[in-house]
Amino acid sequence: MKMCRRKTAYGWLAVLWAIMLLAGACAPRPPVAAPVAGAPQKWIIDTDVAIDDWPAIFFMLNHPQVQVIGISVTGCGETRVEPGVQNTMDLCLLAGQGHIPVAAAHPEPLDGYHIFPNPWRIMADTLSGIAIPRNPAPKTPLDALQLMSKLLRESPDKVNILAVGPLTNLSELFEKEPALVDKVGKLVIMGGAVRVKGNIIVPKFTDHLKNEVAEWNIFIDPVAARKIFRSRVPKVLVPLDVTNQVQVTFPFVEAFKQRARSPEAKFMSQVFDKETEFIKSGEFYFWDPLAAAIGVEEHLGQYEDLKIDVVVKYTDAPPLQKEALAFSKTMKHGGPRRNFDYHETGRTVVADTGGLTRVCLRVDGEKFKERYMRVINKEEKRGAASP
Ligand SMILES: [Ca+2]
Repeated sequence: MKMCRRKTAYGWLAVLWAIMLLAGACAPRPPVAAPVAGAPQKWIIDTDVAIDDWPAIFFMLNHPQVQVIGISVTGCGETRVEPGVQNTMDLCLLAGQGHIPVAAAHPEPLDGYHIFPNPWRIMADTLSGIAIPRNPAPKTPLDALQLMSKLLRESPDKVNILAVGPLTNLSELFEKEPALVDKVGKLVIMGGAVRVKGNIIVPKFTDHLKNEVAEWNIFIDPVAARKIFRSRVPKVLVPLDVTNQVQVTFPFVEAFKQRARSPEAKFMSQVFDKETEFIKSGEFYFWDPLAAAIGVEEHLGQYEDLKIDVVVKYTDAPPLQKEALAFSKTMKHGGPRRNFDYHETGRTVVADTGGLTRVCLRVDGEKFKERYMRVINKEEKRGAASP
């Protein structure tokens, strides 16, 4: 309506234009209206609630241009289903948004025997051993798929989705209800390694694995990831190529702790203090917080439009990860669960079989870190424009 009023100031021609616009406004409208520029955008977060998901969730909850309407937990990622839901509800309460609905699904990937190492899962399930107030709100009776379906169906506007875990929930959702793809503004995915090596082999944890090309989120459920990349949902990918440019370093942590004012920033300061060995290892990056920041503030990154696909190959050889042998032997949709080849499954490749994806390959790391600290400390009033 504001746009109509401004246009009438340009004279009779503009009046005629305004009448045409008004007539257009009275005509049948498509079911999805574009979001109003400057208004907070609606987001759903699909997360596996690990150490880098926590600060990503805080970034989204505290960003003045974001309204988080629900959070979906992937139970086959780093966290397990039950602690994942409660911890996420508690993190929301810490950020003053304990009302946000949180639901989980999928304790197992769609196929294969890939699983995160148990020490990492314990770290995720226990929030690195840091106690925060428990959110007493009742849990939603919906599972993650039902929750996302309801939120997308009921929103008059398009909804963006930040996916910072294995893509199991989302692939199932869009397979069950393909029309929901039309309600998605964009799906921002942290995952994959396009022109750099993968991150599956980590000294002292996963030396026995043989895959040098995959990234963990895609590796855990490559079948789900392949379905998402081949789908028509609008995708922005934040792969290791760009997350490798934002390492968590001791100088950054010192600056972060000095500036920490909000409960969320103080919590993350405690996490950094607990995880000094992780920081010292040089293996700790801002994977998920960078995906959150790129999702909301696209100007931080540089992009290429590429067709991305995921390699899925099978083997008759036994699984390498013994913890995953407890997975159901029959897949949810029937058929025997099979093992993936050791070397290449989960690799993200540029191929014509893939789906068009906006791939972020470069970021101004210092600018990202400054934006991150401002947002998590709530230094911007809600509703104010981002600089
Ligand atoms: Ca994650």
